[in-house]
Amino acid sequence: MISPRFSRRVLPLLVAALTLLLGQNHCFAETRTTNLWWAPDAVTVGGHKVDHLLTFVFNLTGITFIIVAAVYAWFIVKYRYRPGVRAVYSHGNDKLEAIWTCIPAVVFIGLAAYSNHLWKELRSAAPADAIPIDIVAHQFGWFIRNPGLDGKLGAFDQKLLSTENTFGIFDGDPDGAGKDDYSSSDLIIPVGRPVNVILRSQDVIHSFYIPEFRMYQDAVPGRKIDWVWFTADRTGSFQLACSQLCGSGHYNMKAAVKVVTQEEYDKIVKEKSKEALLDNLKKQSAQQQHDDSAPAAASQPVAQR
Ligand SMILES: [Cu+2]
Repeated sequence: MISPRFSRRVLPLLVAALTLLLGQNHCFAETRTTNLWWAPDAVTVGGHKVDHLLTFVFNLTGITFIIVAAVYAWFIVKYRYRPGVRAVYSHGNDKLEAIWTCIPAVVFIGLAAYSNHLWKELRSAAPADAIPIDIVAHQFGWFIRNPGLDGKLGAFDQKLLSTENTFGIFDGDPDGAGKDDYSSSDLIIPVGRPVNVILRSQDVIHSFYIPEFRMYQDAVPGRKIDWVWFTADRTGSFQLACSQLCGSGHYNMKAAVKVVTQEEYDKIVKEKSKEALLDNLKKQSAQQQHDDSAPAAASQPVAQR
């Protein structure tokens, strides 16, 4: 028999939770194979190194916890109250104290040194052959600009960012590298190639986060963050999500991340670059026509007068 309190209070909540769960069909990422008590499998070279360090720290602290807890338990039993046995007062042991102070100190300094070394490696300048990808975060989405066949992005400056100039590109594309650049709604990268993400924000602080890449970096308005780079080591579908509470639409600020083979990537770049070049040519000729007709139109009324 269902109580009236259950049907009044709990049932609507259950129905709402179920609706929310069933409504989650918006996910771009592949189903994770690891359980929810652990991070999803890492898919970048740096991600595996982060995982190794994390596993080592967990194992070390886990083993230490078991040893300490076992010693405590043994002491509790050994020094329990027994009738007729007098308690002994101990002043401690200097040698033992020195040992159990020095060992953790050496372990912690070692961990700090190794973590620092790894951090430096992950945050070092991107390799020269890395593919630059320009990502501009905004409320509430990601603008993604990819280099065309030349592998270079058109010149830009974060000071020029505006709602009209989404990527802050210099007027006239001075070095000509931007002619074949194309924008996309998904982040598509090739497997096994370093990718250098250049992060900027149009409005507030957002954060670039791909759990499987073990990559988390804030995008700060007014700054160009160019030290994020990674190499995916397998193909697959993942999800880029904003992990900085940035406003009412934050929950929905995501983009699909696709790691494809080099051949697939080359095909996409070739196709998209061609489209971008054609678009640019069309724009140029339209501008030319406009420029040519403007003086004629301006002189016409004079001639009629
Ligand atoms: Cu955001």
